[in-house]
Amino acid sequence: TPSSAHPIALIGAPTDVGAGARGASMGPEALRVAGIAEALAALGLVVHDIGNLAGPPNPWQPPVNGFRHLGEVIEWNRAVHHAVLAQLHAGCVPVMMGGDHCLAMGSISAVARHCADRGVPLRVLWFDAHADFNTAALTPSGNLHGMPVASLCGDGPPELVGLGGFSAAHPALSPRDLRQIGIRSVDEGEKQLVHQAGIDVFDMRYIDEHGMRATMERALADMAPGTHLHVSLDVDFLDPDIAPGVATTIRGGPTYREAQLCMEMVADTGRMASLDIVEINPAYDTHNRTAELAVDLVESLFGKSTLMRRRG
Ligand code: 4U7
Ligand code: MN
Ligand code: MN
Ligand code: MN
Repeated sequence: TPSSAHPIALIGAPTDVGAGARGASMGPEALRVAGIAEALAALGLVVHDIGNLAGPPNPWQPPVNGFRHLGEVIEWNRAVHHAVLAQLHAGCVPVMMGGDHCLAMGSISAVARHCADRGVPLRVLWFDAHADFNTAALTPSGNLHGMPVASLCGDGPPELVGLGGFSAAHPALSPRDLRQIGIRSVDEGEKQLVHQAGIDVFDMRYIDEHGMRATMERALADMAPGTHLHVSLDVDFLDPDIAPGVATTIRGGPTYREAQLCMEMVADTGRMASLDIVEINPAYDTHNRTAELAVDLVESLFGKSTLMRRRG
């Protein structure tokens, strides 16, 4: 399977320039302290921690023309794009440790470039409390971590839409290839855009009504043979009772067991070939609980299970 045969490359992207609070820049180190590399190695996987990428500091400025820190966000995403693409070229499974969720523009555009160049189908699972489909005109905050999905789908500043040689006419991501799971906070204008784009959103009401198993079966259904499965895990997906180390907590998220089931079902596909872990904010956490939880979930994503399981 893609995730067990290939070495894993941990890529730290310590930034909070896309967020409305400081501290997500400490996320990569929190994951290392929680033992992410050791946990994956204990599963028998080869793990390379390539360290942290470099980028501009957070200037802590107000939004300009609807975007906060646009120049810094562009620089960080260029760095992430190149690092993720290089690891994919090297045959590794890139694990991008954020940092705030604006970095998904760099990572997913790299995955999309890699897939497009090889004719490989792509499926993106977006685990988040938020749809992250804001634009400069609609955003209530100007924070770019609320805009990566719109930008990847072609609606955003040209420098970000253009990462990897994509464009508004030929964007990195088609809404058809995207599934959003756990959504429970969408801004008023954003709702309209999510609807227009036709994104398949499994919001918390859907999960309440159908259960996590049926939700994940649907989110993972109809993958063409050879699909590259990318997981973008914003830890505010999780209920704040279990994951307090996030600046943008929204109550009513999945429980520990529901989240584990999600990740185990992703692992069962054998198709996950790249991963983002974003928005861990140690400044809001206690005893590194949220990073430790994220490491538990990452172990499951890479195939840790309680018992030996029969295939099929
Ligand atoms: B995250 C928000 F207004 N929608 O755009 C915005 F509620 O990556 C939050 O999902 C965005 O954590 C949250 O600022 C971005 C807000
Ligand atoms: Mn997000
Ligand atoms: Mn979120
Ligand atoms: Mn957040």
